[in-house]
Amino acid sequence: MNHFPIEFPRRAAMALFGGAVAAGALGAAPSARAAQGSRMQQVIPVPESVREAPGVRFELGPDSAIGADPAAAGVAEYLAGVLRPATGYALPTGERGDLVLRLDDAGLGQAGYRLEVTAETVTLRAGTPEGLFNGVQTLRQLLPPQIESADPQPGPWPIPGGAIADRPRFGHRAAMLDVARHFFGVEQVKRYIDQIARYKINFLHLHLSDDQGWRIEIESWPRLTEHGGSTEVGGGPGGFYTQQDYAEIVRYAASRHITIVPEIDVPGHTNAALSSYAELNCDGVAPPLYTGIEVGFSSLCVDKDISYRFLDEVIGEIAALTPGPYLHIGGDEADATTDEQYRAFMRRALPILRAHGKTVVGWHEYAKATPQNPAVVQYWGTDPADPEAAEVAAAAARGSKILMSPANRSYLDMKYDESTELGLNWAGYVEVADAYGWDPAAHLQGVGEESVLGVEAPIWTETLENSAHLEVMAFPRLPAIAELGWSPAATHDWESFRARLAAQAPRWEAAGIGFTRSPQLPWP
Ligand code: IFG
Repeated sequence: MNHFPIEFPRRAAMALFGGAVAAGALGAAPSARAAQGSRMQQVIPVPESVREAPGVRFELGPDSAIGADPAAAGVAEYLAGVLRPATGYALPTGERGDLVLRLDDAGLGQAGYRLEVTAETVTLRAGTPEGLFNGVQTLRQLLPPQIESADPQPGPWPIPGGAIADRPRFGHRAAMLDVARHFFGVEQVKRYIDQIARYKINFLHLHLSDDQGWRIEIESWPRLTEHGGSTEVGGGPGGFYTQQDYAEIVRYAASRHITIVPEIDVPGHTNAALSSYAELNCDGVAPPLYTGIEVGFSSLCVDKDISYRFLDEVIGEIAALTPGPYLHIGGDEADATTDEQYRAFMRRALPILRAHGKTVVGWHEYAKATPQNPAVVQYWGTDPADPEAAEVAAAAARGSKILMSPANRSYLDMKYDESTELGLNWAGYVEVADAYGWDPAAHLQGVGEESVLGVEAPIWTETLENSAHLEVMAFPRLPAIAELGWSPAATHDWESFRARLAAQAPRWEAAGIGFTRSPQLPWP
């Protein structure tokens, strides 16, 4: 329940009229009733077009095999890994099979796919392995929920007949994990990667540094992790990624067609670095490590040249380990510097990222430094009427791309309601209807479809310490952001979405993924 009167009428309207909005020939979302029916009508994100073949169904059996084009071998192995544990079937991969992966149809672009299910075969076609991978996420949702179990289940394993043609609305569909406030090890990050991949998320932004911790080893500045990585919020042991750990996360993410976006937050949110090297402080005195949750009190010394050598060497080492195109410079809550100092800092800092061949992403405050394009401005505001939203629109007008993550819609560390034990509520309560009830291309004046790079669902970890905490906050709200990023705007329909989302619960239970039973959903 959201106590903000301004919100209530909107959400009530959504509940009353959301169903009527579903119109649109091509992308009409399945109705709430249909979503109770065939699993073809329950997929999240909802596909661009679904055509059921009533009465037709494919049976996955002990002799089933996966036939794939050689360049799709990685996806074939991934699919086998999804299907083997619960079925107990051998599911050999090779040239031929009754499950077929073909790279002979680029008609739906870089990330699109076609899926056809007849009584005899299941055929996935795409132009790229990424497209096939996205098709596999849809295919797994057409099987009974028990397919998600790690242990053999009795079956049977029917797949409803029909055809799906699908591709993403936005190319950039991200999650963010804050590993600075509380540290999350490689295995925990891999677990989260597997979970976000289910919903066709294709970028993972890692918030690697903040006041409470520095989490990635920098060989030329070893104390950043030796000292700066040695604690976390609440005084726990913290931790950090060796460069080998980080490379393993990058590799694993890539095997799920997810690109890592590393963030080194500057000039604010830098107490861990300042505590590690006295020379980075304007007064030459290193502050103590910080284990609280205040923000805005720290800053690199804008007037010292060493700050820029530091940044150049840190960014250089991280860029060399990051195959993805983006590097996030943070730039948020620099309350310890004046606007003028902030602009001066960014004027010297931004060329450093470009020199290392990366496209800069920054929280929307850095838009006032008018970054040279290509540049991505990440919006995290709560009120589209704020002056800073106008700065974002100005950046869009200059040709920058906008990554939409409004805090009162997409911040998964926000409490659902006053009964939520974990999380914060500075942006208000965010229930499932709030996470779903907005349009990334209509949220900000002056930021239309062409300016929107995509969406992101950040999860900040001031109050979150382990995977179980992440999961009850991410599920069921992350699939809402994932659908906004993937599905056609014409399919936006709260009644359809809430029915499809509730139908995911048996899948999360079978997979051992925690979630919050929001009172807004018609749980089975
Ligand atoms: N805002 C801060 C984060 C984190 C968050 C918690 C941004 C860009 C509040 N900055 O969100 O560091 O503290 O919800």
